Amino acid sequence: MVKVITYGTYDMLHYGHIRLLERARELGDYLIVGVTADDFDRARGKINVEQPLAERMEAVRATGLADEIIVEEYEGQKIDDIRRYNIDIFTVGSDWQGHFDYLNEYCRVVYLDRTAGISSSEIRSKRQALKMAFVGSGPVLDKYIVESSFVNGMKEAGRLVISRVTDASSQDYEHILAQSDAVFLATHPDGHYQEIFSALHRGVHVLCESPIAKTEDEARWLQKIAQERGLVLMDAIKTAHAMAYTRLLLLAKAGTVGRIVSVDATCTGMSGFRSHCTDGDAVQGAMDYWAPTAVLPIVQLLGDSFASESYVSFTDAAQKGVDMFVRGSFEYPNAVASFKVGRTVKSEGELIISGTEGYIYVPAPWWKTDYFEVRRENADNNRRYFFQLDGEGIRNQLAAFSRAVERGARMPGVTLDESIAIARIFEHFCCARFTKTIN
Ligand code: C2G
Repeated sequence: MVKVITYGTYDMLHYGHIRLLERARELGDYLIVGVTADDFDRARGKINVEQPLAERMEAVRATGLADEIIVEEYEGQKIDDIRRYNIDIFTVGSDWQGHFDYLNEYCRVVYLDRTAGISSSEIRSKRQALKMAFVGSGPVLDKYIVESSFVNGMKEAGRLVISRVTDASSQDYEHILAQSDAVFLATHPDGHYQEIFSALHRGVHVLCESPIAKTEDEARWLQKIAQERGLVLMDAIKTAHAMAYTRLLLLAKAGTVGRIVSVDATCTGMSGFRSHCTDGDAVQGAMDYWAPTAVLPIVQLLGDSFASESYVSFTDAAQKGVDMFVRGSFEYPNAVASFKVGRTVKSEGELIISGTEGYIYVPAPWWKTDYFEVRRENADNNRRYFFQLDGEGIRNQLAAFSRAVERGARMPGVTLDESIAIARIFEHFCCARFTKTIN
């Protein structure tokens, strides 16, 4: 009996896939199809896959062409499979020509002609062409524009480089909204409320650098308008979409380090601050620039029902009193949390989640990491985790936004409650009752 194996994602199964499977089957007597696991696809940079593994496997099964279906989970698995299943022929489409020649050592390798004129990417792009405008300033705007080119179906509808929409630029802003389905805002947080309000009013979906507003009421109001109009309004925090971060969150929630007692996050950076200082309105202090990221693990792990909160803010008189370093502390009924953010003060940018059975340590810069450790009293029980980080999480953020628009549903990332909690923290930070200011 000649055993044949082939692999693929088989997203939105189409004619090209079916033809490949038919010919693969004809090469032998028994066909095994390896369908890629969601994580494996993400790790190899396929971020636009629409269907989850179970659906993709079911689609392959329904063709009736596979005698056996397996899951492809890790790099190098093909060699393992070929040995384990006694495979005679490995086959794949000619788009992989030459790529799998190394398997000749284990079995015969056959490249079958790829079917021209059809692909999953094309089907996805056609379905969800999303005209996206980019408004804002600084390196973050450029990074989002670059990363958007990796997201199927996202097309740039225009860009407006301004630090904030003012009376002088409002016509340009309205003009760009008129030709877009969605807008990404990397403007100064003080202008977000007005800018988002205008966009929603025009029926435009919004992805906005967090915070979406600086008071709880404003954030609630914007979310309400978005919901009523069936529009997506998302906080953009790239870290929320970085694989290592999402995984450590799940591990922590699943009790890997026992009951969580403390979450402590530090984010600092020197870049961008001085260069913006000629334009007073454009200056973003430590809070504006970093707090949404720094408080993210706190509100995502411990929630927003803290019994008390306090902040200490060091301001820079030479920069119109902008905060250059802030420490925030939260007390929960059973836990505590703290964050430190700095714009012209440097510290170790680590994240530590302390629990009753160990702690999770994410080294600097934790907000764009591909690595973390679970550490225990007995170091033999420590575990290290590595995950692929594509585009600092921005690529996944844009793909999640695009899917949310298409499906009319909120996607993983920052929830409504977390978005509102972030706005409330900003509101309280501005209030003398919670904040001590040191000049
Ligand atoms: N295919 C084809 N013609 C098309 C599209 C795809 O013949 N128009 C083939 C591919 O060459 C592949 C199979 O269909 O052999 C599955 O394609 P994908 O789902 O795109 O999977 P792919 O990313 O090519 O994964 O380990 C994974 C494999 O290496 C292949």
